Amino acid sequence: MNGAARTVNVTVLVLIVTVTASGVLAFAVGTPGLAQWVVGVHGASGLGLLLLLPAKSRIVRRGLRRPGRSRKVMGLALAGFALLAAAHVVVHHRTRDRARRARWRPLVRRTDVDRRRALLGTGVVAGSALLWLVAPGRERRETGSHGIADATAVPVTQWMFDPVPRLPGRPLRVPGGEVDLAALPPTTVRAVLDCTGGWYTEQEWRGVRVADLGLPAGASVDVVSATGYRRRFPAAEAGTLLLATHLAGRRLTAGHGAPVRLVAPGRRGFWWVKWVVAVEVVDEPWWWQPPFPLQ
Ligand SMILES: Nc1nc2c(c(=O)[nH]1)N[C@H]1C(S)=C(S)[C@@H](COP(=O)(O)O)O[C@H]1N2
Ligand SMILES: [Mo]
Repeated sequence: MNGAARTVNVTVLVLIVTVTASGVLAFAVGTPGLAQWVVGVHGASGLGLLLLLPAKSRIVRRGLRRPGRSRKVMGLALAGFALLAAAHVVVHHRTRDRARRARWRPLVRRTDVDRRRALLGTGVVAGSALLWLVAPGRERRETGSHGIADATAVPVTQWMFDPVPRLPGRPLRVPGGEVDLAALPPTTVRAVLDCTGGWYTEQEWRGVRVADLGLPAGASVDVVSATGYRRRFPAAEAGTLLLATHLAGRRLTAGHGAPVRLVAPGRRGFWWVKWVVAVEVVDEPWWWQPPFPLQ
């Protein structure tokens, strides 16, 4: 393998690791400032892979003509991943408007001409960052999600396999007994529900603060769904966590978590536990749980 080919291969590998790590991380972060960086790195490294695709495919074609099976497998795997990344970029931007799409096509072709310069690692980094800046999708939120304004148009989304249970308006189980949310002081907050599936919505939620439940002291609070789905929060967050019964002035629908769902401002959608039946106080730290729900 010559020097240029090695540079391309190493760069492709570094970009694959970066794009994967930042992609997983992007799922976890909900705070706009941080998300902007993570999504920025993710987008830029993905576009960098796209940029290297022509050079990489030439290396693979050359490699296939030479003997040595494991090298061929490696080469094809790297190229396959780069292709996947390219497809992923296309899918990501499928929904953007036509004017922006028109700007996108010539851009990709120009990078073809610039292939030689792209061979230099610095060129790739600069090119990726630039592509990320001019690429469509800027109208999205910092997390990469697109906005939904209408409260009645908010998608009903499950993390994975949860069914939509139809629950009666039961009291909530808390340590040492039960509470009736209707008997506690209501609070209204505006908060952004931002699903890792790629949409967000800022809505008005009404319910009772976890801090107003009169819970005993402890390190963390577990919010438990009728389905078994659960998330753990630091007890210090009880002041901002809301057990909501209403969305935009209306009772929650079954799909959105009736009779009670959690509103966790600043956290991604998968923290917003629906169909809450119990709140538990535990001594384990909040991070002592799977980083993502398993159901
Ligand atoms: N019990 C339970 N709660 C859940 C989920 C789930 O699968 N089960 N999905 C979460 C995810 S991933 C998101 S984005 C939001 C979606 O809320 P919505 O259906 O009201 O839009 O609910 C969260 N709460
Ligand atoms: Mo989600």
